[in-house]
Amino acid sequence: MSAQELIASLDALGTELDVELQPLVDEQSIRAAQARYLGKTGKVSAVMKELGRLPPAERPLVGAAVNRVKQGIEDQVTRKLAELTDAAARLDLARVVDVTLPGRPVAGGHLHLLTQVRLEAIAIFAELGFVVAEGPQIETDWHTFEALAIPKDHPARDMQDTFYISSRNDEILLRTHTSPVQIRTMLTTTPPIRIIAPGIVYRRDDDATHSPMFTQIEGLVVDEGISFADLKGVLLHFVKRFFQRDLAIRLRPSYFPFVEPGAEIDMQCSFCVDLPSGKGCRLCKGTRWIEIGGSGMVDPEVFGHVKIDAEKYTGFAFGMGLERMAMLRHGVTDIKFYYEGDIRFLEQF
Ligand code: FA5
Repeated sequence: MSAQELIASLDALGTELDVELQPLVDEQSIRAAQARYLGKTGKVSAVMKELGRLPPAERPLVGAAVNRVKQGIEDQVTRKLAELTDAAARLDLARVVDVTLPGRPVAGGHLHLLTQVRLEAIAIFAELGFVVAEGPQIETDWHTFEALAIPKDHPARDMQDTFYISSRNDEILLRTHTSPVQIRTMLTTTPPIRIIAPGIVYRRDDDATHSPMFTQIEGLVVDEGISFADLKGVLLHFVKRFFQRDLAIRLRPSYFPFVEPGAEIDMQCSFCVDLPSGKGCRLCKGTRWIEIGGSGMVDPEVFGHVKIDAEKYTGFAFGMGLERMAMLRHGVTDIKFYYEGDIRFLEQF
């Protein structure tokens, strides 16, 4: 072949490659095409082998053509690859800005069941004119026991097994009930008093219906002419509203040193009240009644500790376990579920 013929066949390679590249849509096949032209055994190398047969004077001319065609092929491949990337980017862009797609739903949280129940209880008492009062969870022995007529050697202390904080003397402790809020309120407020005090309390207690940390809701009313009938009326109203049905309550005589007379508050078991058998259920242990708290008329000795005139004023108080009430209302079978943080339990409410 003459130099002219070699240059013509080199130039034809560019056009040939163009045709080959056109239908290709992936990088791998484009690179394969590139190798068929520029590789060691490729079409350009085949032309270069002819170079040796030319007279030395003509070789530089054909050499320059080889370089030009090689560069041209490189450029064609680069352009084709760029086209491919552009097309992919355009597709991607179209997907990203598709404003018609629905948004991804965000999982919403909600208040813990015990918080929901506490707020509901507060709202019911607020309708009756009660205001919320608070006290510290780390309390003194005096506010928790002494002022409530439970001196150190009193057997009633065994009913509330206490976590003490100071080991030197037993003066500072985790409150075992919300009743010290009664004392703090009566020390700072003159009657009429009408408070509820929801809060966390602690006891050495642990089984399916007892937790070492639980919530009580305390109530206290002090005024002239307050009677046991007022206590019963308030509790009955609360139970009916809280359980949203006509359940009866029963005030069963009981002993708390700071009230006289004192009573346990029992309510009809909301689980088996509709069963015709009359036998009760596992929850109420067949009795059809469930204890939800303690109550009574404020003992005049307590009024003495907080300097309220027991001749002029009378009052009633109650303290109920919120976990128990939420168990009854929502069918929770173990008190631990409230505190384990298991999302499968929490998301049901
Ligand atoms: C008291 O704590 C008295 N302070 C209540 C009171 C207030 C009486 C005012 C009179 C006047 P008691 O120890 O029975 O009482 O507890 C009240 C309620 O708290 C119980 O009925 C029960 O529902 C709940 N409770 C008691 N211990 C636990 C516990 N470990 N875990 C969950 N709930 C509990």
